[in-house]
Parts: sequence; structure tokens; C-alpha cells
Amino acid sequence: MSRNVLLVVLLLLISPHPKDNNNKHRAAVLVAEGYGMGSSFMATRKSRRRDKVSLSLSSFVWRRQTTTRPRGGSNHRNHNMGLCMKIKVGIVGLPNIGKSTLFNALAQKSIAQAENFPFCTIEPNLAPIAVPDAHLTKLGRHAKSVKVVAATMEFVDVAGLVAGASRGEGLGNRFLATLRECHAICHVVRYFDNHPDIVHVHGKVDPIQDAEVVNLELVLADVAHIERRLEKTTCRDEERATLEAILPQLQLGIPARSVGLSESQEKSIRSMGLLTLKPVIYAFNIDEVDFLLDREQVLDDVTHNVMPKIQYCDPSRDMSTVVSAKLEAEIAAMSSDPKAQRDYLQSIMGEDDDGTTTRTTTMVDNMLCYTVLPTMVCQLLDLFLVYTGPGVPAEKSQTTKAHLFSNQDPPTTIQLAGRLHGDIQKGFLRAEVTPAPTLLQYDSYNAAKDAGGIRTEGKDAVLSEDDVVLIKWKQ
Ligand SMILES: Nc1nc2c(ncn2[C@@H]2O[C@H](COP(=O)(O)OP(=O)(O)OP(=O)(O)O)[C@@H](O)[C@H]2O)c(=O)[nH]1
Ligand SMILES: [Mg+2]
Repeated sequence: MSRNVLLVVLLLLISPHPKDNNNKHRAAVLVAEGYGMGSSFMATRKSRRRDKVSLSLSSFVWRRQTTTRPRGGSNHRNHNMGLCMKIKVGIVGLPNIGKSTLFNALAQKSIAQAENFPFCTIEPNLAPIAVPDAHLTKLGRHAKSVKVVAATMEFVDVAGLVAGASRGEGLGNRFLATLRECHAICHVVRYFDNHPDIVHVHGKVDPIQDAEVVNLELVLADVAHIERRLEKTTCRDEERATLEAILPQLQLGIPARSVGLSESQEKSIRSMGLLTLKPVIYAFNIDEVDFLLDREQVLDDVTHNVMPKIQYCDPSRDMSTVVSAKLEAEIAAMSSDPKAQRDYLQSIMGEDDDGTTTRTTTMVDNMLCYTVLPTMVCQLLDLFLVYTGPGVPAEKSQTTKAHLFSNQDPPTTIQLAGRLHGDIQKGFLRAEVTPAPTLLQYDSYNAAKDAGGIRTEGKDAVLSEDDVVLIKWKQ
């Protein structure tokens, strides 16, 4: 019996969850998708290490199938980023290229339906994704907090875009309004081409052309949006002049973010939510074996050889990364513990041929989409974190919390107080402020205070990155 057939038979026989009717189908699909050892996918893999990794991947799927644990369900200005506004990132791309799979990997839960047919997603899926944070856990421990609460940004998974979407093709304009509310765009591009059974709407995998189709639709959607706005008599002065300046550029295929608008011009058209004005991260969805073994090489290739060839993008401003949506979603479904995920990935990657491993723990942490993408969004939108909780008497609160702000509109202490609670803002007396690394040098908050490591500020003091803030207020 071939290894493939054996794998299918075993998966079908030892279904861990009698109620899970999808398991049989899923087992067959997984093998068909190339996880089985005898597939042509494997045959094309020459190197021994690659074979080893692929073998680990097939046993990874095996373990995943036998687990009964239930699945849970810059250079850009951001004038539309109010102090209290939740940062939103829209996931776009052609249909059936792994957007929902990536969304599930980001959320670490199976929220969005991800199936092998185009337009699987109709209604947008939303999930808060934690902002990677170097200080929060340490601050929580330092303050003996019972709970730490990470800052989050919301990722929105929408329906796939096809050529003509701006004119209503596919699911058309239905979700463009959702995207207009987003602060940044994560453009997913299919880069894995070793799974012919995963339907491609153009019949072949061509990352450059695929990205261009989507980009062009965003450009055309903006053209139509601007033309409609210019017809209105309420569009006047700087807004009109700015839109009139952008329109011919868009018609040449230049995204609004590359037009070189002044701060005031950008402000004047803020409410339009132009899609091509939003900063973009290209997430190339690569083959799982490449992701595990050649991630840096593929990343280098997409950055230097693919990105510059994509039309209607701006390689000087847009960012790019590689993800392995399927693998990352599967790992998330296996365990929600980042350490277990990391250990598992390290075990799959194993050692190099010379017996050494070049993948440090940090490197593994930094390759997963739930770390990489929110970090890139922070860079693109120039966001930073401040913390509250340390110094607050235990009887009042035992939570250390991170808050996300924009460097282009940094908060004052009184504004932070307002975000915490209206009463705290109303009763504001003063604020104690210290950078997190400074506070962490002392044994406790009081020790830092006694040693003069904490400064006192009034209500108009502007906060900066990593500040730990204690607001003193009267009830
Ligand atoms: N082999 C492989 N398959 C993938 C990968 N990412 C997604 N898929 C598969 O591609 C199919 C489509 O995935 P989805 O996440 O539903 O794609 P989508 O872009 O959300 O599709 P629409 O919602 O229809 O636009 C599913 O069968 C996934 O399992 C990947 O990285 N590798
Ligand atoms: Mg989808």
C-alpha cells in the first residue's frame, strides 16, 4: 500500500471526533493537497532536508487530525486616526488565495470559513489581533498584575476581488465601503503553485498579474469614487483641488499614496477613504516547505524581484512579507500556546545538513504572521504603545494594559485619561510618567519613584513610545 493511501486510510479510520463529519473529507483533501508523502509535490523536492521537513509536515497533519481539542470558533500620514479609533486593516486579494486562511492564522482561531472555492467569503469577518509587545508581560509581572491586556488592531477579511469588481463584478462594490474604513491594506497574493487542486480564478498562478488585477480594481474604484464626488457642488476648495490633482494620476495608474500630497491636501480628502491612499502590505502566501526552509530567500526574491514588477503599487512605500497561511492556520488550530507552536516549528525545521540549527527562538517567533503583520502595520502607520496599570493600588486595579496611539497624533496625559474613563479625565490631578525600560530597572514602582525614576507631568504633557503612565485623579 502506498504511503499516501495508508495515510488516507488511517485518517479515515481513526477519526477522533465522531461528530466531525468533515474529517473524512478533510483527510482526503489534505492528502490531495500534497501533505501525503508520495505526491508529485514531494517528488519535485530534491534536497534531503526538504524531504525531512515535508515528512514532518505530513505527520503534523496527522497529529492535527487526531487532536480532539475543540477549535475556537512611516511615510504615511493618518489623519483619519482619531485617538480612540480602533486601527483596522483590510485583507484583500483575488478569490481563493488564502485570505480567510490567513485571517484564521492571525486570529489563532477558526473564525472565517476557508474552503477551496472562489467567493467562499461573502460577509466580512472581523477579529481583534494583539499588537506584539516587548514590555507588557514584563510590566505585568513587575506590577504583580492579575491580568495583562494587550493592545489590539482589527483585521477584516473580505470577499475576493476579481477584474471588474469596481464595476460590480463578483461581489463587486459590496465590501469596498468596508475597506474604505480601514487604515491599511494587507494584500494577499498567492505564491504557492504546487497545489493545482486549489482553484485559481485565472487558471494559473501568476503573483505579479494577480496583484495587478487587484491593484487596478482599487485604482478604478477610486477613480469612480472621485468622479462621483466631483459631481457634487459640496465638493469645494482644497478638497476639489486635491481630487482634481489626484484623478489624472490615478488614470495613469499611479496610486493616490504616491502622488505626493501635502499634509493639508490629505486632510482635505480624509473622509473619502480613498483605497489607494492607504498604506499596503503585500503578504505573499508561499509554499509551506519554502516557508520553513527558505523563508529569507523567498522574502528577498519577492522584495527585490517581484515587488518592483507589480504595476499600480509603490515599492518605495509599500511593504512586503511572506506568510504560509495554511501551515500557520493549522499550527494555530493545533495549539494556542505560542511556545508550543514555536517548539513545534523548530522541531519540524530541525537541523541543517551540518547538524546545526540557525533558527533561534526569536527568529521563529518573528516569522509567524500574527507577529509580522501587526508589527508591519505599526511601522507603516507609525504607531506606538503606552501602558497603564503599574503604580495603581492593588485594591483599585490589578490589570496592566497596553494602549495603541499614532506618533502623528500622540496623546496628552489628559487624553489618555479620557481613554481610560470619563471620570478619570474629569478628576485629573497629575500624571506620573516613566519609560517602561526605566521602570523595569527597579524592583518595584515605589522603588523607581523613591529613586527619582518617575517624573510628574500635567495634563498637557505629550506621551511617547513605551511610556508607563499613572494618572492621579480625585473622585
Ligand atoms: N496549499 C495551500 N493551500 C492554501 C493556502 N492558503 C489557503 N489555501 C487553501 O486555499 C483554499 C481557499 O482558501 P481561503 O482562505 O478560503 O481563500 P480566500 O482568499 O479567503 O477565498 P474567498 O473568500 O473565496 O475569496 C482553501 O482550500 C485553503 O485551504 C496555503 O498557504 N497553502
Ligand atoms: Mg475568504
